[in-house]
Amino acid sequence: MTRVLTYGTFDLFHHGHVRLLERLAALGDELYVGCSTDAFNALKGKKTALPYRHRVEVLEACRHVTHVFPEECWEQKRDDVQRFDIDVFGMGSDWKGEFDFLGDLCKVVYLPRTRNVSTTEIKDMVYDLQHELRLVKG
Ligand code: C2G
Repeated sequence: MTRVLTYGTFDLFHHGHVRLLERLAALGDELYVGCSTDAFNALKGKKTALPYRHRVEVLEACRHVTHVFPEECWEQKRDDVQRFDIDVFGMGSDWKGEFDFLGDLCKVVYLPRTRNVSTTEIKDMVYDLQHELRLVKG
């Protein structure tokens, strides 16, 4: 049984997230996902559109994901790798090198990000659409 682990906010779930989870799931039999809590995102300086409970609900509905659990701090990764008996830790390439310290516990991989999509870009598009609608409505 090969277990894969990743972490993220996964706000406004999009195809970049799906493609990462799909490629990570293909590396093993089970994919464990640490979803950043609202409190941890505040620590990361990230304001999310959707609360933790809804971001977890979406992740749990994703067919590539086996188990979702809270990511509450930067420091929990080593414990999580050991308690879940993880074989592969993976993140998107924007995190390249950041988690090599886990290399003594498991294989660490960084997969190419999906280009031209991000939660920030989606938020900006919605904002621009709202602005245009206001101009049309007058
Ligand atoms: N991602 C991707 N392609 C995109 C956007 C995101 O492959 N177009 C990947 C990121 O590289 C990351 C994962 O999707 O591996 C989740 O991205 P975020 O929700 O933005 O996660 P982040 O806020 O980076 O939190 O401890 C690690 C942090 O919790 C990661």
